[in-house]
Amino acid sequence: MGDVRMSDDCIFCSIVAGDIPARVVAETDDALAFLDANPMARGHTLVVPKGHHQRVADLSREESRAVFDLVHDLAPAIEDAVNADAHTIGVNDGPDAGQEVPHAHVHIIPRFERDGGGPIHVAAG
Ligand code: D5M
Repeated sequence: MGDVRMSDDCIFCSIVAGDIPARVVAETDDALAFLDANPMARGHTLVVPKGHHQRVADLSREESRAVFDLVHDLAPAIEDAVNADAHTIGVNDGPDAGQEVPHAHVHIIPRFERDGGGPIHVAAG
């Protein structure tokens, strides 16, 4: 990983830096995946760019590709790991969309046939 833009008061930057613990699922040069601390389903995972950017459109093409490549590779692996039937993949992109942590992140939320398959809102709370 080269020079990475960090924010001192960002919880996800602290996870990327290893300063606070997280259950890391996968890591690449530019992206990190870890379990959501407030999961909506078993295996609920967040994929973040290592650099600090609030919105998806703030990411460089390289960072965007790194995040979505990891989502692409992890989603089926998580589905297998928790024996899910599908997954909801979502981004709360901006506070008015329910984004609570101002460091861009993609939710991968395993879904199960028994949960009814309806839409879910990826904002916590
Ligand atoms: O979702 C932010 C998500 O971030 C929410 O589902 C809880 C999760 N979260 C918050 N703090 C942590 C830590 N420390 N580890 C793991 N997960 C965390 P949003 O889309 O911003 O509403």
